[in-house]
Amino acid sequence: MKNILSFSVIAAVMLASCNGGGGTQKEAQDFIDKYTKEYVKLYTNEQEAQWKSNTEIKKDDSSNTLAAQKADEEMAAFTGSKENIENAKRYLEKKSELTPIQVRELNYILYNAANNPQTVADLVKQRIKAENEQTQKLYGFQYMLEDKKVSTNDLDDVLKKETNVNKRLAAWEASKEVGKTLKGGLVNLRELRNKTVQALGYHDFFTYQVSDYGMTTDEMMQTMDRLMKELYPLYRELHTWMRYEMAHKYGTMDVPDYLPAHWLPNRWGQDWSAAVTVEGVNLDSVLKAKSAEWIVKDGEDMYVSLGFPKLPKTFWDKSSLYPYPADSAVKKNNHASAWHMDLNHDVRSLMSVEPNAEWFETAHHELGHIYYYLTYTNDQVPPLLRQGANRAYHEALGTMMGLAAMQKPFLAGRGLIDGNAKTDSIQALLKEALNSVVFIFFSSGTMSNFEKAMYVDNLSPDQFNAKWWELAKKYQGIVPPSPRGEEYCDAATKTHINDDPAQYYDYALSYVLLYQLHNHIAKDILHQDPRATNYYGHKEVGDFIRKIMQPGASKDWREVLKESTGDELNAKAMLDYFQPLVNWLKEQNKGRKYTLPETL
Ligand code: X8Z
Ligand code: ZN
Repeated sequence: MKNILSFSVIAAVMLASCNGGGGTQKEAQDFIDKYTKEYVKLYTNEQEAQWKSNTEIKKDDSSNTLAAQKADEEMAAFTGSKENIENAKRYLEKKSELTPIQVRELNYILYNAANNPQTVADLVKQRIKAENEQTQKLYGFQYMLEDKKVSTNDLDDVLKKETNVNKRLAAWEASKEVGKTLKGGLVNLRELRNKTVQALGYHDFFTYQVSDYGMTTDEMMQTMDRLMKELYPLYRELHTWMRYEMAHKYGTMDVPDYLPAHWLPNRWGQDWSAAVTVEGVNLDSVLKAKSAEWIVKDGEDMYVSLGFPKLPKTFWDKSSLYPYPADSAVKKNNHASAWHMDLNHDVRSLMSVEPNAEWFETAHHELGHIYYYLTYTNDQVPPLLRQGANRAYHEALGTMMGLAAMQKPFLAGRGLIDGNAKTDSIQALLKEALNSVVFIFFSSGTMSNFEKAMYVDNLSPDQFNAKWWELAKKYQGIVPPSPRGEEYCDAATKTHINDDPAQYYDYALSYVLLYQLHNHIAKDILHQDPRATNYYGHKEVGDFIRKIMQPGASKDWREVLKESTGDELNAKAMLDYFQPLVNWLKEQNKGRKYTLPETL
């Protein structure tokens, strides 16, 4: 709070002196300062309440949910108030007299208001209630496998390692049970989310979320199509390879035309990388000997080696980094997240880290958010603009660090593997493609198209599951193990569908972007092969990343993109990266039946 006040004072003095006391600027600044002060207070209060309701979920006790609801309502009443909307609009009418930062802040105030307009206060209240109840249902759910209480980590483990297909099927089915309990809530939320933003003139909630990029829904969907088009020939090879290899692995002569969902090492088929083990770079076996604590500390160590500060003590004291027992009566959000509690230095992460490669990558991802928070928390960036250049940037930097931390020279340099051991670089590349390339078809394809159908096209509730599997087949080449009726809601088992709605294209963009950034770091900063880098200790890499992080949302993202990559957003860097794999896959797939169409 102290630093916010001092910022306003400095800003006010600066503005008055630079603009000969420009009346509009001063008035606008007074409004922004007043807004900011209240906003930060309510935001902090809301985050605290949400933190509690995501880390202490009890079946028969809704007190944390109710407290979160109340904090959300207070925030909504403020951000959506008629007065704030009118003021922001009034000042924006005199845009040319304002500073660019002020324009950004006022736009943010309006964007925020559109989700909570006072004119439909009752709808907003209903939505907040429905959202909090959905969270409690989703994360309070007790997963069961063969009559035993299990966690999502347990189910993921089975899907990653088990070779008995029946056992895989049981785990996959167990992981989808939660969807049934979420369907009613999701249908209700779709309607409430759409109606609230419609009050301020948006067509629907998806369109509202997309507008954060300054894009229309059509533009975003075209971008998704374009990325998939660029990567499709490679995906088709991977899909063909995977069908044959998995059939072999599970001991069946029948190679199915489409991949049965329970054959894949991830609940949604979004990441197939666990299907491949690379001799000499077997991170899972290295990590087995480490503790969960080590994973997070090691992530911090990588950032520190690049010149970032050590994490504040409060991060370690207040985060919730490790899983609760599978049968614990108190549950927590089982998905990873990073929190900027007060838009200042209280940063926390909520994870359920176990010592394996997936959590290793995720820990780096979350620390990317944390370091982004800490870096744009500076005097140049007012609290309202302490956000990513755009949401995809926020997702990209940590994932990039996670992927870099899995490359052989990095691991060898850290003494985690034997740098002299022979490794098959094609296998390593294959494993990465099964993560990154495969992910694009889930994120751009299935997820984004499902949410678009739901919010923009008002998909009928009796079509939710049919649509989900239609898209999974079309984009991912995946089918369910057996027909899944509308009593299931398999889309809702993906946490984002419930609590991070209409934003999954963020991740698709982030993956494409991070290959562009990584390519630049490898070639132009480190002068290393992008497929075999070692970021460790390179302060100049830290400087490059920090330069992206520091301005937060005070700079236009397209400008940041141009500055950081010198290019438009495209999949070229990703394609180049995996180029050596293409011929190898074609060779492997010779004589095999391709079942995906030649073009998407
Ligand atoms: O949800 C996440 C992060 C949230 S901060 C862990 N990710 C997506 C997912 O898990 O589906 C990271 C990449 C994809
Ligand atoms: Zn993230």
